[in-house]
Amino acid sequence: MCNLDRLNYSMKLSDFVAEYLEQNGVGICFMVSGGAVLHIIDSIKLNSKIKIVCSQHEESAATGADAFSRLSKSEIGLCVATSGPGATNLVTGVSNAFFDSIPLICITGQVATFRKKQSKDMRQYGFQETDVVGIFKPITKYVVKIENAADIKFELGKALHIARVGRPGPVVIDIPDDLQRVEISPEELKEFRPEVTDSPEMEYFHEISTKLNSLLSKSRKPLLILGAGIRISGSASLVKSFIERVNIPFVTTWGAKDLVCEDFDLNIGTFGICGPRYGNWAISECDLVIILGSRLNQMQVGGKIEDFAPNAFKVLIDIDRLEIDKFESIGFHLDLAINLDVKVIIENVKLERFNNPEWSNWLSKIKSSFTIIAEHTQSNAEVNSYHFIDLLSNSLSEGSTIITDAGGNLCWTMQGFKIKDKQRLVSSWNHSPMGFSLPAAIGASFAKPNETINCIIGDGGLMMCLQELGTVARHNLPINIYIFNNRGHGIQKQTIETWLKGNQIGVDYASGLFFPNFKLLAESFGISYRKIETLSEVGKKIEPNTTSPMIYEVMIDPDQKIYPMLKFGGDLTNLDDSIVKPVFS
Ligand SMILES: Cc1ncc(C[n+]2csc(CCOP(=O)(O)OP(=O)(O)O)c2C)c(N)n1
Ligand SMILES: [Mg+2]
Repeated sequence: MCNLDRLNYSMKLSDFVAEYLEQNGVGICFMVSGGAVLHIIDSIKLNSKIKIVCSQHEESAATGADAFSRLSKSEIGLCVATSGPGATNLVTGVSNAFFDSIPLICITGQVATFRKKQSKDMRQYGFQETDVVGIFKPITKYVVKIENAADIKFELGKALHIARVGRPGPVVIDIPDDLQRVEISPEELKEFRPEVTDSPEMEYFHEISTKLNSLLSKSRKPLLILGAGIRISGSASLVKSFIERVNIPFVTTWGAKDLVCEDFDLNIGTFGICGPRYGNWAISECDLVIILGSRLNQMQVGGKIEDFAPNAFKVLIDIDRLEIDKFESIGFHLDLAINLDVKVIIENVKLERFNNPEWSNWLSKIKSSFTIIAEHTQSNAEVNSYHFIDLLSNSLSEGSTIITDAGGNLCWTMQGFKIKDKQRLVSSWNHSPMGFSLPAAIGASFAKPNETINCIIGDGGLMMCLQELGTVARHNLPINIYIFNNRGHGIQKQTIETWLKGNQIGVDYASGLFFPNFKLLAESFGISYRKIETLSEVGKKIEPNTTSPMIYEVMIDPDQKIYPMLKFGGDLTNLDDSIVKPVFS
């Protein structure tokens, strides 16, 4: 056993990497092996404190590690892949973490230094040589190739620091094969020492409080927008008491839906191109909007950002200066921008309690009168996805974890799920690749052992990650997998119908796809399987808590639409010309 405090000894660099990671908050490693990363993996295996999960694909290893970071209390997920195809397979998983600001550490093996290409323009010299730094630069906070063994401690420390500090994100450390196996003297290694940044003076917070209180005193209809930045900043546990104190109604982005339970007083729900309508009406009606930790992406503001919150004085609080600065050039004027960590604001700004019952009563009235489920009477021959999500969310207890994929199944979940206290609802919000939720559920299962993880995935999404059923089966993970089988890529079919006169391609069997028999697929992995063909079977067949993996194939009507959804040319207050915004009185 090596000990970092022991003086005058040498150790293999890869052993040092494993030990350093283990001593700095890494307890799990999702990996796929390969020739260029064997020493790193060997050392991690020898370090008994790091648990190893053998993924079936590097994208899943990165996604598993990302979900582990999202759901574990304080640890950071690690994934390890070999050079060349191993590294390039990480790209989607790393992108998820980058665009959702999730700390993640990736180690890639690289060809030995004496086999590297001699010039930048040369394609390749070593077998499976790939420019990892070049590929990952735009999708990481930091990527470095170790050129000199003596830099290893410094670079590991730097990468771990960068992954977690400020707006978090993924980092990649590329380590050539020959350097992995050199002997180093740990006590002689240079160490990374982060710069200490000063936090603003109390006077500054006093100034902000005065400004915001003055705006609130003039406002009759204020609204908060809560974004995912709140959880990322570590203030999820503070947000409820903050809202109770300030007493201002709020909406959440999808990434922040699980911050506060659905029936929490003043929670108006989500908003955006899939509604709900009342969330969008609240935004169009408010006269002051304070946006906390959200970059207001296209799914939230629709196609006409200039019409977003048209009557409101707009305040944005965000840690990332670039997210603030971009608005001016796209024709969206912020009246007040505060470039600070949202946690610092929640902790230090003192707002006076707001009170206007007329405003909060109107908001609760529209929320209860225009529910999504009310627009979806169960008329389908098979399972109506809205009713399914409704029943599923009723059946899941407080604290459960739900992970959803991309496509229709994501929209239906986000529109219909009613969050309970301490539940976590996770997806890849910004990159949104098909095939995220299953490997993410695996990461979640290791972050929350002994809990049932609920994985919602489309039939199409499953086809992009079904090899991970092997990982689920190998560890007998308690995951309930709900395959939303609408026999195709439902969301694309709907989009093509709405926008391209129904010239369908690659959306179902008739237009070129193929799907397997999911029952036989489950059997081949040794996973239990049940089919849900009608809503009445939901309560009878689904067991919300499980101790081993279970696949529920839910037969969704292939013509089931996502509804409401913004129609071309429409705006957020009038998603599809079908329901007119009620007048505020
Ligand atoms: C990797 C990837 N490729 C393509 C897309 C574009 N896309 C989004 S959803 C979707 C279809 C999803 O089909 P399915 O998983 O069955 O979900 P459904 O819409 O039917 O619920 C496609 C092709 C994507 N998001 N990710
Ligand atoms: Mg589908």
